Amino acid sequence: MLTLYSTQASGNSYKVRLMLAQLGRPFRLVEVDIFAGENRTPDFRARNPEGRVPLLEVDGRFLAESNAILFYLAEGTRFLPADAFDRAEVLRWMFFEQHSHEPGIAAARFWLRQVRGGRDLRTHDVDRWMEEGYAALRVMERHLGDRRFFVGATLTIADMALYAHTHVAEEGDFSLQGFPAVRAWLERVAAEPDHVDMEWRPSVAAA
Ligand SMILES: N[C@@H](CCC(=O)N[C@@H](CS)C(=O)NCC(=O)O)C(=O)O
Repeated sequence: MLTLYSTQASGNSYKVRLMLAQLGRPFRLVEVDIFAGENRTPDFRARNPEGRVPLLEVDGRFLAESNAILFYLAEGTRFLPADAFDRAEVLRWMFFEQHSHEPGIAAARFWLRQVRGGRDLRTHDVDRWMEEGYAALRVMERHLGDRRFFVGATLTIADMALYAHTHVAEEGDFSLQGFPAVRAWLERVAAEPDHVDMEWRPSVAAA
């Protein structure tokens, strides 16, 4: 059985929980309290030297990086197109998510909402997060203007990767008011069969 090391409030961890729920694949969930440093222990670093969640354990091997995990899980499923160009488009949006979207939108939520005193600690970063985050939202808005999903006509892992932090962007002080296409897409993703929210956990308990 797959084991997912995950933090419930982490958007990157949520991507993987969402994908596993969409697939209907059973998995064991191990909650890692990053606020208590459980991801920085020697034991955890032996599994992932970077000391971050999410981390997927597959038959004794460990895979880090949320979008790499999505890609691994998506192989051979409807969430990764067979056409080479479309597959590359999926990767393109997942690279965009990591390079241009997550650093502003997720960092703002993490420091402004989740870390006690984070707003004072990182006050000099807020303008940059806002500038980068809104730039990413504008790119998404333009792309989604005449599309239902990021690649092709159905949900792929590119949507899941981008949904995870976008649907909670307002927790990082972003307003989605000026982004109607993004809001309509968020509703479409949430209306998909087998969609789960960030609070969801599988019924299999961690040992
Ligand atoms: N690029 C990585 C980023 C992973 C990441 O930053 N994880 C955060 C939680 S969302 C974490 O483990 N933070 C704790 C730390 O860095 O100490 C991914 O997409 O998986």
